Amino acid sequence: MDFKKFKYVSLILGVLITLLLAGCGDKEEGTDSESGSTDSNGEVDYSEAVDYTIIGIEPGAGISVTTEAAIEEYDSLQGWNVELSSTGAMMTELDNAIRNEEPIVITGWNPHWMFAAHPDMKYLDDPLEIYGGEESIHSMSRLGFEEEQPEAYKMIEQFEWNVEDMEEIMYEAEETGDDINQIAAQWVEDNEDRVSAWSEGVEDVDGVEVELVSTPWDSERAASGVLKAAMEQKGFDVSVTEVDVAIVFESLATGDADATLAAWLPITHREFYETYQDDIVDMGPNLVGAKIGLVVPEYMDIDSIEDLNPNN
Ligand code: PBE
Repeated sequence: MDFKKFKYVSLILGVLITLLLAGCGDKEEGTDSESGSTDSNGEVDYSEAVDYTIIGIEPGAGISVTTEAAIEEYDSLQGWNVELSSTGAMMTELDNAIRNEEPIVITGWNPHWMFAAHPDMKYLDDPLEIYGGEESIHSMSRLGFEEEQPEAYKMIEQFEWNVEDMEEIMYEAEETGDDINQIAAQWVEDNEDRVSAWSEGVEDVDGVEVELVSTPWDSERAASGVLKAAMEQKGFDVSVTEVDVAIVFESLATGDADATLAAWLPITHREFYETYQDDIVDMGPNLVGAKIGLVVPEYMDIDSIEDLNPNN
């Protein structure tokens, strides 16, 4: 073989080897599909598929604040962001994702009808306990409310129910599209035995005004609607005003509102509560066994927040 020929053959060989390697390389990089690319083990990279984005709710919600903290604290969530808009928008994105079996990470909670609508969902484990374990929903009042309106205070303090009660009302409102306050009032009529425990020892009054302050979620609408109906049976005149979480706490601290049934503790509303706790009376839980966290469809093959990948 003369030198020229050798050079020519090695050139061809070199090109061929380069092409071959490039071909193999392509295969190893995996395929981009709608459900995300796969890594070298053939596992779906859900984090990339969801564009390192958690689908959240209203910016003022406790769970939104908590999710910002989770992104700060978890190595696996570095470079992630949370898309904040509204509960309705999140539910629409969830419906679409589940219909198409696409990955999605949402901020989820109980009590809510999201698990009734989509039972095939799970909370991701939260080893750093950023979202805490079990949450309770507390009733709180302004300072002086107990002394000034002891009957109203007593009835609010005795109000307690459970996750199933609240979800029953929320789910019916979602299914029928009827006004949740009407459904709550009907629940009070249908559950006299439960309601009578809340008014035990409370004397009837004649139009005593009570200003409840609440948040714009169906869980809180259900609670306020139920207690309003029960208190009106005793002769109270109850108004319910929906405001941002921060304003719930502020208006109790300033005395602009009498009480709320909407304080999620110890985690969800911790920041708001800690700001105002010296000027607010914590009346204790009206519901135990609530929960918040990151939620994904069952078909996503991950169990923990730490199974997600940072956006490097
Ligand atoms: N939530 C429902 C609210 C409280 C009620 C969990 C969305 C939140 O502040 O996050």
